[in-house]
Amino acid sequence: MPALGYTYHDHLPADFSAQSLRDDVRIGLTAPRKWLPPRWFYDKVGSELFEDITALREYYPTRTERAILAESATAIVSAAGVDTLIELGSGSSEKTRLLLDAMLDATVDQTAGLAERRGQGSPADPIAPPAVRPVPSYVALDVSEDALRSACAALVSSYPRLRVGALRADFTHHLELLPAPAAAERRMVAFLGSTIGNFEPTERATFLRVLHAQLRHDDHFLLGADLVKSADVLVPAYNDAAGVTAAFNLNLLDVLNHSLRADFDRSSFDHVVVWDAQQEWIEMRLRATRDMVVRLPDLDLDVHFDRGEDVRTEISAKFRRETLTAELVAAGFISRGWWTDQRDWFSLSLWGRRA
Ligand code: AVJ
Repeated sequence: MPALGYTYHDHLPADFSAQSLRDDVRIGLTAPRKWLPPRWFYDKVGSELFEDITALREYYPTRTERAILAESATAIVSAAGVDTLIELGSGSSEKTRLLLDAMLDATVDQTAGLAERRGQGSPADPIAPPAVRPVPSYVALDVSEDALRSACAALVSSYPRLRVGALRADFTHHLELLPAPAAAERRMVAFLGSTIGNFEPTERATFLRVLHAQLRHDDHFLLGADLVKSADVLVPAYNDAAGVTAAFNLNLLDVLNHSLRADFDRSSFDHVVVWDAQQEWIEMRLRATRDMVVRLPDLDLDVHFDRGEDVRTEISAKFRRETLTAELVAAGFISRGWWTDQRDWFSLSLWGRRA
């Protein structure tokens, strides 16, 4: 056991962030309709702002998902039969604890059951040796070393019976790096928080197919997905009265200023939120409030903005049970369970491989 109490593997090159940020910004800001990928929101300030968002009155997804987990983690874990929980985009691993508690409770029960049965067997009539389950394990996968290290250190001290591993990787490119399962090990890959909503439909289909190809017969996929609901609820969740989401969105410009020596003027952009009822997704945008030229010397690029021009910074797709199920079935999955809250605002769904 390493001194840290968890294993750490880094699959990203040292300059991964710098290089892919440069590529993304060049592609997005030279496109006819400007856009930037949401993954770059999460520097230190952005991650803190996101944590603040999750506590906002208007932002219902985090607390709703947590409530579903609090209610149903035991049912989910027993439907899947989990030895190893692998979490994609684990961040703070905070909600994960509800799943880990259920996993560890299940293994305690199993050991207690075996002891009882063993006690009943007479030496002349030996019962079958107990099937030894693998050690309960958790693997966190994230691009942020800071997030991985602080989440894993905290889990190690809370869960002495749990084997903990951190994997620094990008779930849009490195799903094939998931640790290979031991012989009888049953894995559950969790993708929580409706992060799947950040994908466009074609990216989502690719992600699901690649993930499906990584899973073995007994493995499961647990998906947290936000559901379609009234725009009166959706829009304020991304445009809160206190302006925290606006600060989160505008922080993206600071990220570019710090990492690429750009000279964006934050005060010349407005935070804009649109519910696209056709696509059924929320769009966050930054709208230029004047004509301007922004210099990005690290890219050797000048970007022109017209007054009123938008940069799309995030899509957050909302789902319906039937269409989400159709997408997972198309990728090869079979439904193993669907859990929701009383208002049907958020879903946790469990998927297996078709036999
Ligand atoms: C982390 C992608 C699920 O889309 O709701 C929150 C990010 N953006 N407020 C979401 C976010 C603005 C969040 N996800």
